[in-house]
Amino acid sequence: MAARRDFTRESLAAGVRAGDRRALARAITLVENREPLAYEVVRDLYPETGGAYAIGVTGPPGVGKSTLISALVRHVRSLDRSVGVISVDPSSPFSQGALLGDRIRLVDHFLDPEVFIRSMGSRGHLGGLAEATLQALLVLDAAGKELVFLETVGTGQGEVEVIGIADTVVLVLMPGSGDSIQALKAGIMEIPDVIAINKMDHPAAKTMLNEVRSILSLDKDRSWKPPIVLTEATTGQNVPELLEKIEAHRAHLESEGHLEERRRKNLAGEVFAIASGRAKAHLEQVVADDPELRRLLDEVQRRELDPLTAVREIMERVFHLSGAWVQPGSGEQSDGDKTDRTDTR
Ligand SMILES: Nc1nc2c(ncn2[C@@H]2O[C@H](COP(=O)(O)OP(=O)(O)OP(=O)(O)O)[C@@H](O)[C@H]2O)c(=O)[nH]1
Ligand SMILES: [Mg+2]
Repeated sequence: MAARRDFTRESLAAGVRAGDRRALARAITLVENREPLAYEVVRDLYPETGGAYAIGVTGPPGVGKSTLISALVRHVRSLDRSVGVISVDPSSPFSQGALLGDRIRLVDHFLDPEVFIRSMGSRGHLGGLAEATLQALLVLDAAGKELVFLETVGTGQGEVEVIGIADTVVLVLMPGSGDSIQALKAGIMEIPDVIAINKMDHPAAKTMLNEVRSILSLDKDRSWKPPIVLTEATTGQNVPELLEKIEAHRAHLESEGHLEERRRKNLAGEVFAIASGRAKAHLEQVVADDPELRRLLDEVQRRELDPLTAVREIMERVFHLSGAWVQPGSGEQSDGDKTDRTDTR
């Protein structure tokens, strides 16, 4: 790694600002490796960010998210707008494009200098994918990308951290993705801002449309009714309509001052999520390295020490929370910001 031609903090920030591909690629690699230089560069660039509009694209495996993003990118480029794509695959240990051409169907855009595409796996993300995704998004934002798509697989809660930073969330379904329908119905899955039912060439597409419609109709109080678009990503059919719906959601957020509010909540949620992730990693590390703390756990197992007393001792030792020790139940505020996002949608 040391053998690479080195960017300085200044030259890397300047390169990112200029949208230089090599600088972008380097900055995101540094972000993935959690190098101090990445942290410094993002810190320098942060005041200039906020111009990009982030679109989260989520949905079950294989529904056509990548193909759809590829079609959206093609359309967005025909409108002469710049675009970035971050494809996050928590199940994959690979990153840095190792999956490109295989699972990520975005290869046709590689030669376009206004399109920057990056895939991220779980490799090396000690602080979690949420952190790497946020930092990479900020880099693309500072590079002047107008739109940034964030792809992540998911049907329930797990992907929330990754797309929790998106301004608009698009859920992609395909005929037959019944689990997601159930999750939506049961309220396990948050209602997205826009729904794409992809593979509309499939005979069951209309049935799926009706099912989704009936689920959404149960929820009448929203100020934004999530539109449903049937798409065929492989041919690009209805892709312009999908972008229109995304833009309509953006206009809705902007017109009522909700975009700022949503971004405030999203950023607060990211900060808490990343801080929690780090606290957890720290806790695990300290317990692993400290025989005394491990002994506590043994005592719990032998019923010599009750679990909450062990918690209390761990908190005191690891986080030095002795004076500020709070009883369980008084801390429910901590993740409220993260989950309570529905009112801005
Ligand atoms: N018939 C049909 N096939 C499609 C359509 N869109 C995508 N596919 C195919 O579905 C398969 C999966 O597409 P991807 O774009 O890789 O799906 P994905 O959701 O990104 O998949 P993961 O990232 O692996 O979760 C590919 O073989 C696509 O060619 C469509 O509109 N119609
Ligand atoms: Mg994909």
